Amino acid sequence: MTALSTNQLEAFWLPFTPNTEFKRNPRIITGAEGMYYRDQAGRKILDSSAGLWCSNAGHCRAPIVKAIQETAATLDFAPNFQFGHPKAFEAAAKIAALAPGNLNHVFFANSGSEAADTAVKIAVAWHRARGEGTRTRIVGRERAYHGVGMAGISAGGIGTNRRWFDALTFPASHLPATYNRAEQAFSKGQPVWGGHLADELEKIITLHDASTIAAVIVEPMAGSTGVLPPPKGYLEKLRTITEQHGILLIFDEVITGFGRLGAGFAAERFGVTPDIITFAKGVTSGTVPMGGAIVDRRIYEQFMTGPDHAIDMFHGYTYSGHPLAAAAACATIDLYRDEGLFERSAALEPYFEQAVHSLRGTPLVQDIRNIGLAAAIDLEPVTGAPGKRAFDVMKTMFFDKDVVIRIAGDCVAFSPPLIAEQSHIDEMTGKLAEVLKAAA
Ligand code: PXG
Repeated sequence: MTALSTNQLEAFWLPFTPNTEFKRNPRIITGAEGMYYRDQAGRKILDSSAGLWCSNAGHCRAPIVKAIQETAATLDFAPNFQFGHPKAFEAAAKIAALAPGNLNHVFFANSGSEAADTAVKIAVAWHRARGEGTRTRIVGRERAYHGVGMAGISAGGIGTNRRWFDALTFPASHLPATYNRAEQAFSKGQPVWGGHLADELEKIITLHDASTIAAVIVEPMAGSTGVLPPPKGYLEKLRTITEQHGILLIFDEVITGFGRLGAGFAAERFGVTPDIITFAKGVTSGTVPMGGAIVDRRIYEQFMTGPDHAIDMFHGYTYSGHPLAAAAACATIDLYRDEGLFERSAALEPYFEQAVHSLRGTPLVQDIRNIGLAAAIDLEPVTGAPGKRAFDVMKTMFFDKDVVIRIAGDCVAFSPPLIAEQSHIDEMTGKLAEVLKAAA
């Protein structure tokens, strides 16, 4: 394959990317297999981030590829408005089977952003259907990422993603972020300090009154902002307070679902069952866009009381439960089961933890956090140029060390596919150490 010319790069406005710089020196990926990408020169590049936290089964896995290919040739599309096709039902059942408690109904969307929008709409509609239509406020959290849709910019807590769009947001309050470097630096797994931060929800309830609050939405582990595992006791406390006040609890498991934390969902790992779980990414191992919301039975049943001819929920997407995505989800979930990948993720966690924490003391490293197969390394910023340090490290890792890493601000995140071997972990951490030493 010949290299793309500058002209060919022009039309595509890349998301979350500085386009001008990218097009001057593009990082183009042309193939993928297992733990590796390939570029147009045939160079093998280690994927340390499972795509964008999604390729949990590794790349181009044969059973998933086959399922997608066969479905594309036999049922390219079928509507799920007023009709249905078998794979969507099968996928919903497989997803629901992984979810805890009575979370056994799945509403399909196509991304994590749509999943978050879907979950908050269901929450508000559910209260309305029960005769509590004043419950419309959503509580999110500082530093949260729920995508870039309505819920993502309103309940999300990443300033750069929402500050220009305030006029487009719905009423939301924000819990404080759970991170405090002075108290938690270099914690392994769940930090001991910070469980009390869930009590801030009581203050929000006092200010706005529970009768105006529909739901609390949190990532059980904040991923995108740089891997913030929940402090011990924090999620449990959120569950207790929401239950006391009739507020729904939504876990955004777009990153934490499908084995990232060594279980089907983080809800299972932490032993806390929310009312709604949102998912995307790992559900198809990143192969075909799919997202959705898994809801508690009592929420679903509330909508099932109307006359036979009347739609129960005025929400949905053309591609909700698309045949290719549904087939990919079924094959992916079967593969996770057949290869024991969630168990593998749990078994690899101690090695991964030790490997990432071995970077402590390396030049430029300010903090390290980890849980499951997710870790983040905060780097010392370049004075006056926030984000530049990690950006330069990412480029060096790609061009000189043959490793794709994911960055957020001046933080490097590792979230390898669950098929990773110890040698892959050593390679990503070892090469990062080399780059940091050279950059210091
Ligand atoms: N919720 C969570 C918790 C996410 O992490 C979304 C919702 C939105 O998903 P979509 O499919 O609409 O992008 C996400 C997405 C990164 C990174 O490197 C993280 C995400 C996406 C891209 C990059 O941190 N998370």
